[in-house]
Amino acid sequence: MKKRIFSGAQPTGQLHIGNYLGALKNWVALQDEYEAFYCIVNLHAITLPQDPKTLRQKTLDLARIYLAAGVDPQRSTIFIQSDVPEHTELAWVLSCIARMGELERMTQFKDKGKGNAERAGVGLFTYPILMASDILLYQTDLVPVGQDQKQHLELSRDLAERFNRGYGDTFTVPEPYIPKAGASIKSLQDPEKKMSKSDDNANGSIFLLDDPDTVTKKIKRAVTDSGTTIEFDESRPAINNLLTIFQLLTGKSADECTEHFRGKGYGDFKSELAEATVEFLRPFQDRVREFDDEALIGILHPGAEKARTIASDTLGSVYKSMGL
Ligand code: ATP
Ligand code: LTN
Repeated sequence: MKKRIFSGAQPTGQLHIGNYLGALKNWVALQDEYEAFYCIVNLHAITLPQDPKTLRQKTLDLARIYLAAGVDPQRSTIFIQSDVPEHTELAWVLSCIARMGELERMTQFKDKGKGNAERAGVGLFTYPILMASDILLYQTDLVPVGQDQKQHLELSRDLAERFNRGYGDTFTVPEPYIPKAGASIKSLQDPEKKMSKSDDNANGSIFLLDDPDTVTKKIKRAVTDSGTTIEFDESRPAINNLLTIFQLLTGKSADECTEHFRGKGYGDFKSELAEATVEFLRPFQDRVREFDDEALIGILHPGAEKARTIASDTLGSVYKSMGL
C-alpha cells in the first residue's frame, strides 16, 4: 500500500510563488509515490473575517490553481474542507486533549492575532487543532508544507501521540516534509520577512496570476544587499532569496546558478530572473483558464466523497475508543 500525503492551502488573498515553491511544487512531485489528499481549507479561512461571495469564488479559484500547478485529479484527491464534516467533529475531540499552553506557544497566533489575545478570535487560537484534525483523519504519513507550518505540524504529532497513549493506537503520527530550498521564500521588499498573502505591500510578493509587466517591475524593484556578486551567501539574505527563486524555477543546481552568473551584475541577474519567472507563469496561467466551474465541481464532489469514506472510518474508531 502507498503511504499517504495530506496538505492544504487557504482560499484567501492571492497565491504567490512562495506558496508554489514551498508547498504546491512538492505536492505535485510527491503525488506518484504517495496516495495524496489536497484540501482547500475554507474553514481555516474564516478564522479571519471573509466576505461570503469572495470566499466562495476564491475556493473555486484555488482549486484551479492546484490543477494548473499539476495536481492530477486522476492520481490525487482534491476537495473542499467544509464538504467533509468529520474535520470539525474530530477538531472538537482533539480540542479536549490539547492544552492551552501549547496553543499559546504558536507563533502564527501571535502574528495573526497581532499580539492582542483579548480581541483575537477563538477560532484563530484553536486553528492548529483543526489543522491537526485535517491531517490525522487521513492517517497521513507525510505533510508537505513550508517552514512556517513546522510548529503546527509538531502540535499535530503531539496530539496524535497523546491520543494514542490515552486511548490506544488510533492515529498515524505524521512527518513533516519541508524542502531544503524554498521552504521560506522571503518578501522582495524585506528579505527578513516571509513572502505572505497577508502582506500589505503587494510589491513584496510575486503572485501566480501577476502579468509579465508587473512581475518584471516587482523584480527590478526588489531590494538587494551590499556586495555586487551574484552568489548564494547566508549573510546576504536578499540575493540568497532571489537566487533560490531562480534556481527552483529553472531547475538548475546551486553550482550551475553561481557559475552562470559569475562576473555578471544585478542588472543582468534581475533581467534573467524576470524572464525565467514570466516564462514559468505564462503556461501556468494558460492552464488556470482551462478549468470552468462545472469541470471543477466534477472534480471536487467525487473528491469529497472519497475523502469522507476515509475520514468517517477514522472518526468512527476515535469515537469507539473514547466510549462515545
Ligand atoms: P500567509 O501568506 O498569509 O501567511 P499562507 O500563505 O501561509 O498565508 P496558505 O495559503 O494556506 O497560507 O499556505 C499554503 C502553503 O504555502 C503552506 O504549506 C505554507 O507553509 C506555504 N508557504 C506560505 N508562504 C510561504 C513562503 N513565503 N515560502 C515558502 N512556503 C510558503
Ligand atoms: N495551516 C496551513 C494550511 C493548512 C494545512 C492543513 C497544511 C490547514 N490544514 C493541513 C497542511 C496540512 C496554512 O495556514 N498555511
